[in-house]
Amino acid sequence: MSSSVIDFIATEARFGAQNYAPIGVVLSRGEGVWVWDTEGNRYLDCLSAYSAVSQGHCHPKILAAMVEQAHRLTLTSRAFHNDQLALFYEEIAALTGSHKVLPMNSGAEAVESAIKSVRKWGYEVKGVPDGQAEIIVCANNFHGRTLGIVGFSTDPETHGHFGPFAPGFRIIPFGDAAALEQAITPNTVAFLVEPIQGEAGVVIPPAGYFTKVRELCTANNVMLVLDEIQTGLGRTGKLLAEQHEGIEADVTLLGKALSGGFYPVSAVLSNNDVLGTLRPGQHGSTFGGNPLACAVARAAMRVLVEEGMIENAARQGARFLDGLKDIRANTIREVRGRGLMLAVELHPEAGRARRYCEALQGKGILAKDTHEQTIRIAPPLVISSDQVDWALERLATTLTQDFS
Ligand code: IF1
Repeated sequence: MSSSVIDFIATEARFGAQNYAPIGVVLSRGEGVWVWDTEGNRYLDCLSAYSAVSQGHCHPKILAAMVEQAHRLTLTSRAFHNDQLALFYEEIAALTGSHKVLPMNSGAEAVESAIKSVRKWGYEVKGVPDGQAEIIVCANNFHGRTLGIVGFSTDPETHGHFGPFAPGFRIIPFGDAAALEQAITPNTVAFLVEPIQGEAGVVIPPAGYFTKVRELCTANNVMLVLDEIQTGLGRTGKLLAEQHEGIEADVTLLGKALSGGFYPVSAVLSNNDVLGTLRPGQHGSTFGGNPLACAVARAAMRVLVEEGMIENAARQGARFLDGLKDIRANTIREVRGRGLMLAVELHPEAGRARRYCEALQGKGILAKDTHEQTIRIAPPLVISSDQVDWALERLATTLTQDFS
């Protein structure tokens, strides 16, 4: 394949909205942990499309399920039943131990759907006066890009000049259970939070935080809504990140890896009557729960379990983290991670993380910077020990360079 026919980057710049600043590589093929650019150069994918391609690129079993289903039936709308939705419900409920499922498409839609559902639950079950429902969220959250969601973002890049926004959200610091206790009022319907903050730079809360959060939510009849869109489905070395503290959310949000990167599939899962408050006509989506999405998601969940990807994420994540900790480079301020959700935070004097990501590209590794100083590392969960070591060697040589 050649890029001589069309200059992909220049053409994107000419016609596209400039809402991204991608690293200068044009990808045309992927397999497992590897992707190839149009020149035929190979890279180890250490972003996995923000954890959506956890099962590895173009997983053959997910591909087969998608192609098979695409030949039969792709979309019916929810005006009619289809023969995949029930099976998807059954399998995702069995996998996660949830009772009810609401299928959507993007992660942001799952978050919006959860917000609508917990508000409705607040009015109809908890007895909050109409229009008074409050939802508590955390500073430095990332839950998506819709107006409802960016309205409670604390990042000026994310919400700047997009207002006015919907009221009803209260922002507290992440990892601070006392702040949650103080913020809860009789009108609080939910606490919406990421188990580990992704965009904020892989921020892991103090041990015991979620145990206390669970207690506070239960004591105050507040729904604990965990956004596991990025942390869920094995990324942190457990099926759900909540399992690291042995707690259960009332509402769990999944997306990204729910399709293994083939298709946008998300879901709201609930362990109680939150989703039960939705009646016919009150919420929906043309594509949500379509047979193609369901068939893809069923295969994506099946390979995750059958091929031991969750256990592998725990094992290789520990190896990767240990290896990162062993790198002696004065550019590194801190390394952190859980499972294969890892980050290297650089010292401010080391220069911008973006430069290191560009240098890594030259060594055959694709990673993404966040917030100037942090390199995020999140390879597909199928990565092997040899591949982890291969990545660590290149990270070590790159991190000992100085780009300040
Ligand atoms: C972009 C970050 C990752 C998410 C959580 C919901 C959503 C996301 C916890 C929305 C999406 C993405 C979107 C992507 C960048 C990315 C991201 F850097 F912004 F933080 F993954 F780390 N909840 N995260 O992380 O899901 O609607 O996108 O399907 O380019 O905006 P979506």
